[in-house]
Amino acid sequence: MVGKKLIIFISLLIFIILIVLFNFKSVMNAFVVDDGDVREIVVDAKMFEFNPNIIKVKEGEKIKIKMNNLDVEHSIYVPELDVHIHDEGEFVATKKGTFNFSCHTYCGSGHDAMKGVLVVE
Ligand SMILES: [Cu+2]
Repeated sequence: MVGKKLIIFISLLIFIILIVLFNFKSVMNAFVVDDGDVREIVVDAKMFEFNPNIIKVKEGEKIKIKMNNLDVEHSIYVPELDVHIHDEGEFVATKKGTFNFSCHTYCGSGHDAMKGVLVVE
């Protein structure tokens, strides 16, 4: 019964490939929720840091950022891409590069130090 063994082998192979792909994706995108063609990224904000503070996206990708303000109100401002996000916002990463972002809502003494980096690959 070579046919039966082959089917079992192929089924196992597909199963293993799916497990590897699924785990790999959840590790790579720990803070990312895929929502069709919009990639959703959740950013926690608190005095005086963003988490993650390094956000990597791909050029041309449509990005939705959802902010979780854990204490007072914060926002994200990426001057070079003209992106300003309060609570939630979408943008398309139009050019490759490394762009600094900062909090654009005064949140206290460490406000000026509340920064992050958006990497568009
Ligand atoms: Cu601030």
